[in-house]
Amino acid sequence: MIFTLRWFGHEDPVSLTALRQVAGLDGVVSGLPDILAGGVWTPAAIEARRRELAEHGFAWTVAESLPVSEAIKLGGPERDEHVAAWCTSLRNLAAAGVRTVCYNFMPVFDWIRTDFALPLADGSTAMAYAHADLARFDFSAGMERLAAWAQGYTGAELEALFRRARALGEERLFEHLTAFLAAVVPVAEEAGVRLALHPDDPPWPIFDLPRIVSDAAGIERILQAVDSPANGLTFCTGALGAAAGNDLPAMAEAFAPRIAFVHARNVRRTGARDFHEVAHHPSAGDVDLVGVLERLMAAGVDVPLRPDHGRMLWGEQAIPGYGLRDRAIGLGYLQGVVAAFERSRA
Ligand code: CS2
Ligand code: MN
Repeated sequence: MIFTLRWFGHEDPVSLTALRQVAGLDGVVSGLPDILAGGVWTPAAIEARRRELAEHGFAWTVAESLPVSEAIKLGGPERDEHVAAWCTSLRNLAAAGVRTVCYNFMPVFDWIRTDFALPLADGSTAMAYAHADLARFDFSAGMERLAAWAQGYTGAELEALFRRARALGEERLFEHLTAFLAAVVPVAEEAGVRLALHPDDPPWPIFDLPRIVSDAAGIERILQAVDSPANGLTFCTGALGAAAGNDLPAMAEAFAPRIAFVHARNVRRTGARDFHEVAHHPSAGDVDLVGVLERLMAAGVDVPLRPDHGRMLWGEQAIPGYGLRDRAIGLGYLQGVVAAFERSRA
């Protein structure tokens, strides 16, 4: 496994100097959030980020996320132009040595939570999701961009997007995804890039918006639709693990050849559609991270892996989910599990 941590660039209160103190880090996951969906990641912008990381001794291992515009997801007049821009960005990333590209295909919203700092019994805080609390969102004033989201929206924009996305439905969203993949996967193949589709987070419909990357059947269908190793998956154990019906070790084994990137995260399920995030340690939650890593290692999966969201510990202030403390502890745990498997198989 290639051990990485995510860094958000100038918006991130965690510095690269701080990341440097984490042992056994093979590279960094980063993106260019200033470039809106539909825009091109130019060689100059990529080079600036690459150089910044290199100055701290880091490789830029994964681009996360290269945003897919709503025109591509929902179908809009700028679709072809945006797909062409996405392909140009892929080629530019490959030329700079970034060969794993994470993206998602959730309409309108990327990941969502209903509480960004739920106090846990141990005195830390974590992000939480309670399905019933979605009703409390008032979109009339719009929605600010959450960390890692491609953008925020005004109330009017949201209303229009909601209308379009709800009218679209799952089947046509799937058609839009396969049309997108048919266009970008050959470019990825040629450039030597693996695409890594992030699952829906949470893995069920929210606000009556269609979602199609939530379970084994949906993922299988997408991987089959364009059957190439370049059409890969981000195996996010936290996103998928929020649904009790997802058997993560079985999914890790089934999709191993197509897993291009791993997000390791643990959640505690508190209801059918309720959960909060917890430490990576198995005692803390419901995700069988050891089982997942065991299957991945047995299948010879050797791809970038990063600890995903963690708790906020000891008063740390950071982007929700992305404090360094719990992620660094989680990384150490994951490194230990992987090292033990490697040793036992040697
Ligand atoms: C989230 C997202 O689960 C996660 O990693 O923090 O930001 C995720 O990276 C994006 O949805 C991927 O496109
Ligand atoms: Mn994730």
